[in-house]
Amino acid sequence: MGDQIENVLHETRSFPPSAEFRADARIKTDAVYERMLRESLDNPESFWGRVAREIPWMKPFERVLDWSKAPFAQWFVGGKLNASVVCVDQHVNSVRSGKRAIIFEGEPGDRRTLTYTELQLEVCRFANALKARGIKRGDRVAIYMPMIPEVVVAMLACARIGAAHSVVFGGFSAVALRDRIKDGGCTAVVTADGSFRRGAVLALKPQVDEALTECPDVHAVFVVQRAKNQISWLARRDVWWHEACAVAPSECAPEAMDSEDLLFLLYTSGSTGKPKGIVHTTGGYLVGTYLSTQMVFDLRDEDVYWCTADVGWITGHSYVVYGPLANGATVMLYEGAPNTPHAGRFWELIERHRINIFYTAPTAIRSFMRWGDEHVTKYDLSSLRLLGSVGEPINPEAWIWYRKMIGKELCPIVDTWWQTETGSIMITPLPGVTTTKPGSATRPFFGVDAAIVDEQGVELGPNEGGFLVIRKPWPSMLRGIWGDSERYIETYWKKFGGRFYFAGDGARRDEHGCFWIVGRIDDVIKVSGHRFSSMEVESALVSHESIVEAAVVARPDELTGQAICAFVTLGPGKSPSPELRASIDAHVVKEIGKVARPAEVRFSEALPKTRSGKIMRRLLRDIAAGVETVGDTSTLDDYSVLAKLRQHEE
Ligand code: 7RM
Repeated sequence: MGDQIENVLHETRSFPPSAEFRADARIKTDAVYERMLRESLDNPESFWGRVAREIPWMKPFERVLDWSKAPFAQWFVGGKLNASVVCVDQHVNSVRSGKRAIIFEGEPGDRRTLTYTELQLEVCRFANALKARGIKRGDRVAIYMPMIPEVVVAMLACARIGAAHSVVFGGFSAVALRDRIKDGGCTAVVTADGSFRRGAVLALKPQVDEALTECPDVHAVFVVQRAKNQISWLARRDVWWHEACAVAPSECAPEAMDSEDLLFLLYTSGSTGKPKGIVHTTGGYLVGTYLSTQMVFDLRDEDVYWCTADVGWITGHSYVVYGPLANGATVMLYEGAPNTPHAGRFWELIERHRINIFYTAPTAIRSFMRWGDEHVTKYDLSSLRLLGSVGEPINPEAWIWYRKMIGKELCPIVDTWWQTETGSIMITPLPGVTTTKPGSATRPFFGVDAAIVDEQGVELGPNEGGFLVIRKPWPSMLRGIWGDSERYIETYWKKFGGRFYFAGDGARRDEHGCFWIVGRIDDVIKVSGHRFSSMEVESALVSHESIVEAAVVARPDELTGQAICAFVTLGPGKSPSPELRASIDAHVVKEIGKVARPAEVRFSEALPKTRSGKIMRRLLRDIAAGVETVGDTSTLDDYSVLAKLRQHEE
């Protein structure tokens, strides 16, 4: 992290939008941009009211914002709508009816497209299949699926009947899936037999079976036949997707949902162990993702758009599904790994499908750099006109490579800062008007009142590092944490006495008003764009029979951004060995999933603690990063522990 801050501080290059890009952009003059920005901040209700009227409502809203129950916002009060109508029906009833909604390519190379009309048919059929199994408005449905068209259909079908979805990333373990199903009170699961990933079959249904041994409330499991792997079957509970859809009627009237009705839960890690079910509601979320997709990606009707995120993460929800479909876009969906069967797979897809807009993560960009330019130059990438980045700070070296190798110095890059909690992009360039700088997400989006403040909440001056906060509500903001309002207030609003939303990131703003995000200030770790808390990995570790105590910290990693470094103390009579290391890895994989497997496990007799027994992760971070500890060690209980930990490095 230290290096990152250094790099970013010394970055001085800047790239104004090209005349060519500006000429056709949605927002092409500073005057228009400034006018819209001013209105969005000074008069948010008129700004957002006008935007909101661009999407179809079943009953118009009466009031744009009710902030009287802060920090619980209500947007578009009294309005009724259905997300599947916004994302599908409105386009079927327009010139877009025959337009491609989804272009799909599986890892083995199989291809499918769905027009908006076809998507509507699939959504209605599956919505009726859900209903036939007793799933109804107000229920929650867990979705544990690969990146195939059915995952989009499943999400929209839930929305159509007024059931909320809770998508769980397909890379999570049975244990992680079980915890999320239980916390959300899900009564049905949608999954697939398996998926094609890295040239092999990744089984999904067995994880569901294992998870459900402890989820008695789940009475229906819908299974897409994808990989044709052998699976077990519980006849009273399990149903094949294709069989259920074959007998389902092809029309399904959409439920009229209140603007503030739950659209979905998405679990994310905070600084304590238990994942938080982030609550997003219907109207505000759709309006936020609709406008940001259109403006940030400068989306046009003829574009083919590709966001590589998995739907298991917020980026997949907002910028694979809801935002692009609300705009009637053509969305690329790819099932597999970026290097299967070869390291040029993404570029091959861009060439074949003439992709115009490409949105991915810094960790992926660093992998592409490592794999070698020859895999890129083989393909014709001339269809690209805009590139995006999301998930973590992008190091200037990767930014410049992205610009040169992928964008051929012609495409603007939008580095977009936002969170699961914010629902949509918050700090970002607008490609027709913003001068970009490698490593900076630049300026707040319309209606976003972002600031950098000190510990007391006082706004800091240019280039002073502090806490990133948002001072006004915005439409797609989270409405709370599922089942735990106290924790919502505690986590996001307490720090600054209820005045500001506290994002948990550290940042500074330069003399031109550009934001430079330096990363999390709490114990959240991001590995390859996947968010974990130290605590959740620690609790997985201590549940291993040989481990009595564990501390997990992040250390900088060139490829994955951050890597998990675990310090563990073993129980009596246990000693470190390659077998033990392997069994610890396997245990973490079982408890959380492969993405959380520690890059490094260090065995130590004791951990550095304060006199009150708190593990001093700050010191462990320095040790993990191999740097000298400069911070205060006066609260350390036993100094010899530090010396011993350092010795173990050799
Ligand atoms: C969209 C997403 C959120 C955290 C956030 C930051 C980090 C995301 C950027 C970034 C620097 C960026 N949601 N982050 N985007 N840091 N520049 N452009 O990633 O909930 O999974 O993570 O990710 O720390 O707080 S998330």
